[in-house]
Amino acid sequence: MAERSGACAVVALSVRAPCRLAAQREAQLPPAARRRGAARQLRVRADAGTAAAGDVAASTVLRPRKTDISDANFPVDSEGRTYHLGTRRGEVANRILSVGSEKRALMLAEYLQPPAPGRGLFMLESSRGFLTITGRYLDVPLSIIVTHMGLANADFVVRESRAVVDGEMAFIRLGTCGALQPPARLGSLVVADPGAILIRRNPDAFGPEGEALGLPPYTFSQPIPSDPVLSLALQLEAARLLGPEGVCSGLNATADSFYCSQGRRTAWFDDRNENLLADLLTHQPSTVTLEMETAQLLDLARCSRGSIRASAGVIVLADRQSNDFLGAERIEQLERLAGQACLAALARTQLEDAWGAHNGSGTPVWHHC
Ligand code: R1P
Repeated sequence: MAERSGACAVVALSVRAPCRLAAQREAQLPPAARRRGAARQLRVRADAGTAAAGDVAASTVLRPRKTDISDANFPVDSEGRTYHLGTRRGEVANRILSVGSEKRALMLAEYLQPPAPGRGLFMLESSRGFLTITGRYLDVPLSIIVTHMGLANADFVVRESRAVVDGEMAFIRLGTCGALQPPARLGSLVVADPGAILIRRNPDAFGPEGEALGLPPYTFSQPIPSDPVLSLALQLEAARLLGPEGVCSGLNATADSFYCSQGRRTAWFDDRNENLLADLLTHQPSTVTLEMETAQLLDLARCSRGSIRASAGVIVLADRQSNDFLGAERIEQLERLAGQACLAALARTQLEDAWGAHNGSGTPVWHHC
């Protein structure tokens, strides 16, 4: 049942699962419970707009309608909502878990406690498809944000969340990746410690002038550091949940394309990337993983005037040497365990935020519209 509250469409959904499963946080769910959880989450999508209101533990998905925008430099609407994420002050926590897909976000939201007893989780989906879920983990306010894929989306999530949160922030990205070499191996979680480099396709190299000058078709940045405290916290929590053999650390490479800039080859395009992976390992021999967002997150954190700590953990789905790919069931198991490790690392990281110790006695960082 949909109702109106201000400029938000409020859609009540039957999602008791997040609240009931919150009691099992930090525990690996048995396979049957995981399957039930997945089915329930799929129903959440299917039932959107039709489920009955009044469910004590119901969560809501707010879908704010865009109102007039002011400030072309940093657009916000008349409610103070950002242009792409659609959130405003009070709806996003200082600790953010950034994930690539809605499925991953809803799965990990099962481990969050609601903001207050009897309430659902705060959920808001923007017109651009960014889903923000705010609740508590280990009693600490925390948001999970669906970042989708690529540098530009990571930029939206970090900048627009930063704009509506006071105090210091911590971001962890939980993503998936390809492995280039040990210690990264199929099924391991690799923490981006010491950080990430950025691989960019260079369009100038593909024009006649660039060809005449012999410009390189791809460029590699220097390493961008992750936050050492957050990275260590993530490694410790991951070792606890995945076992020490299930987690390692190393330099990540973030590419501006899934295809050409990661050395994937197709006949349709002149990508000149035959030597890309070899060149990458010549440039940075310790690179172990390839994905598409981490360097952007770390670059923004480095440039945040000390206001953002950031790190990332990526699950190895693909082995770029052997061409092997991880099975779907194992991927979900790892997402759940690594996700809980990320949530715990965020919750246990001390921040200089505006709400003190988040022990439940302070002002909540969100309010339902
Ligand atoms: C490509 O398939 C996507 O998967 C990886 C890449 O970084 C890219 O976003 O991460 P996620 O699983 O977090 O999306």
